[in-house]
Amino acid sequence: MLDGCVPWPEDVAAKYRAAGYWRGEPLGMLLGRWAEQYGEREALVGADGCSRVTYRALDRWCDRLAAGFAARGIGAGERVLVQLPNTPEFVAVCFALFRLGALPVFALPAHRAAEVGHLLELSGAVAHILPGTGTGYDHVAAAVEARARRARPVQVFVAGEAPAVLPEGFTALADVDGDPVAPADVDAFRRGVFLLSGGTTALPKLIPRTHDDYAYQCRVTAGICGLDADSVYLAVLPAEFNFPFGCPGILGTLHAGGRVVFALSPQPEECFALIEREHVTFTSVIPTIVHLWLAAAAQGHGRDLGSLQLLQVGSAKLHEELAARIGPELGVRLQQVFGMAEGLLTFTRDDDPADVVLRTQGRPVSEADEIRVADPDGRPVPRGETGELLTRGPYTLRGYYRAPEHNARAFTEDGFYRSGDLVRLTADGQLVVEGRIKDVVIRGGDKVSATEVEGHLGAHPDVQQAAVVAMPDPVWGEKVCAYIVPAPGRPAPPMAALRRLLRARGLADYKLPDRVEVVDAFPLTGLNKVDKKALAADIAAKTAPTRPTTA
Ligand code: OOB
Repeated sequence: MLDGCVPWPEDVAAKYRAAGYWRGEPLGMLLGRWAEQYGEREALVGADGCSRVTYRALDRWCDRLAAGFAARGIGAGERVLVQLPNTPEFVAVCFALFRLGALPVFALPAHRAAEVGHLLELSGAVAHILPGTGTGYDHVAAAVEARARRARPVQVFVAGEAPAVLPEGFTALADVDGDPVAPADVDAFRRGVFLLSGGTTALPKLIPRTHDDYAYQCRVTAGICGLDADSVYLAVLPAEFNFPFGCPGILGTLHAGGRVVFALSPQPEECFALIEREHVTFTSVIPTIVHLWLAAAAQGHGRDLGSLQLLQVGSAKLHEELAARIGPELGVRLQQVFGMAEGLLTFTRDDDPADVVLRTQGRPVSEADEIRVADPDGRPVPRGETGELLTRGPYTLRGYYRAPEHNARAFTEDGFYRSGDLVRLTADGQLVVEGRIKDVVIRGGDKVSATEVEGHLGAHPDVQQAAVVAMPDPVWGEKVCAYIVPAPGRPAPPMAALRRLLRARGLADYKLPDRVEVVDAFPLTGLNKVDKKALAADIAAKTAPTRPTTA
């Protein structure tokens, strides 16, 4: 067991094995099996349509990459930060690492120095795989700069178009190659991959997922979505995100022998063209992308989307009015998905009545998922009432990586994860998300930790205190609003200055405030804490659409 991980109790693990949820098959081995089964069928297609990789070729590619990594000292138990755009290389890298028993630690391409530095530190990664040129941000230059400051330099591998001359300690991923070596003996009960948490604390935490639990999640969700060798998945959201990676997404599609097509942006021009060209049958998106696609559909885009059967929508609340437009206007079946990188997934099903699909977030994907809806004291509330969602099950973590203090708060004694989401269960057991208690802004599908942004805002000399709250937005669902109390006698810094500061401090763009409100003092709760509910209500009232008054 990797130090810093919390195992499932042995009796529970035995139960999950006996029930066939955990099959003892490491992810790297599964690719070998898929290659045998699906051989010359296409597995991966790049957005440009030129890079097309069959199952057999992917299997060989991973073997050679794994050998190349091994030759550079990357071995079992080692962590590697993977920060790649949606390309076939991303999948090859993951499986090469799985085969070595090394663990990919996922970062988003949108992450900058602050997040990357933190993830390298926390994970103890020995290497960082990042994108080359052409992504709109110079990850290589940023890594050079970070390397000079870091006490423990890591090997850097540059994917895609690498600059002609690479700095010392940097290797083009294309040069990582070697004759296949015997695969490592990987225990499927062990951690296989680290996913990123949505961030309730100031800095993201790492979610250790085992080979067994992740393989089960992909299998069970692929089954619910009815995937088979004719399924074609469009990976629109960043592939490092749990939703596209394995719900069922990329891995679920490979398990079924289907084809994964990568999109580099969620823009309808690109995605609709890919759907038409590749006869995409399903994809997964966030509500913000639904808005974009509906607007494009209303304008007439001239693309044939007839192959698209299933649209999974999740990661942020999908409002009923928007949900109701998906079928008629895009001609696809909607599936609502509620999920978290920590584990639990709930889906609406193919044969659910329209009411359930439009108004609920569905029910758990596994019969072994346990759900408790609890009051603030942790006691179950009566069915139908709203409370905090607690959960445990065969693919839900028992603890974050290297976070004992946080784990003591985030998990109950009997191993339930406290999600921070407010939900209720309908009479027939469907989950409805009603809100949340965790201090997170869900901007589109990106999770922004209020505490993290507040900490950085407080670094401005003219800011005495900052409080970050969610601001309702018709397209993004929520945006980031920062309330500021200026330092005594100082002018409030303008929003542009605050955004510049946060960027300079290495924060990803999606976390920067979309609006700044300046106040003399914050409202306080009875316990003398900043009353964020009052601030959220204030900004909601200020930004509410004004309704025309009738005479
Ligand atoms: C997904 O994963 P994360 O880890 O980025 O974020 C999890 C949180 C949940 O705790 C909840 O607050 C929110 O995102 N959320 C939703 C939702 N789905 C997720 N809130 C309202 N309605 C929904 N349908 O976001 C994620 C992971 C796997 C599949 C889908 C989403």
